[in-house]
Amino acid sequence: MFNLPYIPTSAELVDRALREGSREARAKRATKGPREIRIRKSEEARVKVIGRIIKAELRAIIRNFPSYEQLPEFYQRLLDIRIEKDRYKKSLGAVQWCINGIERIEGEALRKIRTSGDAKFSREFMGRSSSMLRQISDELNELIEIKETLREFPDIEEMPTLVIAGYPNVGKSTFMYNLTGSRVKIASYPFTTQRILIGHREIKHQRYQIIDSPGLLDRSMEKRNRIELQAILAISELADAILFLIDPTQEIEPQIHLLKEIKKSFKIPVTVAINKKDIANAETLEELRRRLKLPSTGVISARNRGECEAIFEEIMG
Ligand SMILES: Nc1nc2c(ncn2[C@@H]2O[C@H](COP(=O)(O)OP(=O)(O)O)[C@@H](O)[C@H]2O)c(=O)[nH]1
Ligand SMILES: [Mg+2]
Repeated sequence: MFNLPYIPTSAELVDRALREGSREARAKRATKGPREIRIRKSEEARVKVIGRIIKAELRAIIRNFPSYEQLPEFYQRLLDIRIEKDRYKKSLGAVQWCINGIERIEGEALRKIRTSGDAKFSREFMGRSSSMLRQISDELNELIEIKETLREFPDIEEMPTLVIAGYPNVGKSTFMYNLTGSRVKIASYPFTTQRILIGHREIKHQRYQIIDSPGLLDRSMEKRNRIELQAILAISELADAILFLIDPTQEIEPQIHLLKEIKKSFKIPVTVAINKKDIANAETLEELRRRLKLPSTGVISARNRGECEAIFEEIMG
């Protein structure tokens, strides 16, 4: 999903910049001409190379890192689970601070070297630039962690999305399979053991995303830990609609309880369908349908592809 640059630690970056700087300085010093001029040219070159390497690396980080605001809501919420958003902004801000600082002290050092020809100013520059990089070392480490986190993110696209919820064994996977065929991807939420199944369906040139999250939207909210709750929050940012499946052959009340919780937790439309009409008792079905105030199309069999498609089009169309 995210193509992020390699992020060096501050020690790595200092080492590389100083090494390249002294290579360049040695090369310039080995040329012919008066000693004073060679020293001046060589120290100028050192400062320029060090400045160029540090600024290029840091600018690549800023350029290639999505800003928090650029991230889709779903990813913002997932990132919030691991990292406070202020810290993300602060880290990128610190990198920018360092770029500006290096630019300033580089200019100063070059002016002093040009007028005095004294190598002490390039040593001073090396000391100050290393120290600036050391000052952002926590922030660089933080960005390395953020990068790892972003890399683990499930590959979710921005398109109309239906999320399937309901107790275990009510037929969510069957519904998903019949609607999307076998093209279901499996991805993990970072930092939870939960996984999400992502399928796609195209209707009239519009692609839709269908998501089933086993273990997340199939049990009561009460015993949830913070990470699970936030993963649920992330889903709520992603979903345009929820299909809640009820299995009339299982105990009904816990399912209704979960339905209420899901309606409460998500601020998006929830459509209810009663599944397994092929095996459920006709009276039970009818009684439940009335209780839930569903139209007759709200009673389906997920094994019947046409009925899956019909209810899907009704919800998303
Ligand atoms: N008879 C019947 N069985 C179904 C129907 N939908 C699902 N099942 C079965 O119910 C069981 C659980 O379905 P599954 O899709 O895995 O449920 P999930 O846990 O909600 O994903 C499986 O054995 C399915 O074959 C249906 O409409 N009719
Ligand atoms: Mg399933």
